Amino acid sequence: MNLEAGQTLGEFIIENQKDFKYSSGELSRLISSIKLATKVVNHKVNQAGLVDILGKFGSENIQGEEQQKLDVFANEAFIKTLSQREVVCGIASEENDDFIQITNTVNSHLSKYVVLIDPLDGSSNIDVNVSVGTIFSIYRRVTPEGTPVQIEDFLQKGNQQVAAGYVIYGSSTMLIYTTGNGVNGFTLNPSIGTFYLSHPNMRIPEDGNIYSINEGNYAHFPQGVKDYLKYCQKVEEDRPYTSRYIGSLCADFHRNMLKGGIYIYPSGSKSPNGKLRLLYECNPMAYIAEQAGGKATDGFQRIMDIQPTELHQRVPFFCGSKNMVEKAEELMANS
Ligand code: P6P
Repeated sequence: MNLEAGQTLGEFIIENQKDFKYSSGELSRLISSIKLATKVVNHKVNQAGLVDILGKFGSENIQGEEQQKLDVFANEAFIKTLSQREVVCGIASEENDDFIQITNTVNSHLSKYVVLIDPLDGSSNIDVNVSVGTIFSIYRRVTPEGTPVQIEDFLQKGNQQVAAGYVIYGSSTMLIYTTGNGVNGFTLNPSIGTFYLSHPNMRIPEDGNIYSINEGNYAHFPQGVKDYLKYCQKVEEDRPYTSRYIGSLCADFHRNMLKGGIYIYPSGSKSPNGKLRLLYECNPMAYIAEQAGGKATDGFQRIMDIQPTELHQRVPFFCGSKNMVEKAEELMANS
């Protein structure tokens, strides 16, 4: 496919702005700002082996995780880019303990959107040259416009999302997002810095034969997850399943989007609520999965119906092909 002949992301954003009633173009500008920040991060990710941004930054984030230099860079790139364009009034990031008031410009506080972001997911993989990603979630604020944002603006259920997306910095850099009218994927042509529509109207196959889970934690899995793995591995019934776990959510999720599959990060004795964060990992990925015909639950309930209580709260995460998630839910319910 000759990408240059395709529609650019910029053209697509403008063309689809009409999908929003009373659209002031603010959401379009917000998504364009994310596009710009993605290119800045992509440039650095591609240099990671060459310049001194590998390795640890020497600090820890609220998760108690060693901050890699590149995830600090990515966090700053997204926050700076979004803050200077009067497109958001608040940002919450995996890398920041608390949410950030955006007051950089005279009218920032008048913006009606907040963004929640995992600026560089899978960053522990950076030093071994494995794909990493960015995940973002966009809401309309619920507190009065023009006033400082409050925690309530961020603790909204996933079913209130206005838009969500992820970027995968892999063999090619892709930006995939939804605004509630299906899912579309754009591939970056790095030589001219333009994203082109390469995967229009993405649909996740209802069935798949790939399961993604860290089986090193098997001993700590709930019985329902153990039962699901046994179901996938049943030899006598010649199940054609295969295990693929990259250790980078965006990469595992993206492969499952294209080929069908299920990604599971369950609760366990080491992590009673699982590892993934509801607000800026599970909710955006759940929105995309559902918009593409897939499912996302915590093993029992729809991810996007969970009422958040904390900015960095974790939830168990089962996401991917509809029939695979439903089979896992069935075994979770029976255990
Ligand atoms: P584990 C990366 O830190 C991440 O949040 C996801 O991208 C990835 O799927 C998961 O954690 C890997 O976690 O415990 O299997 O190393």
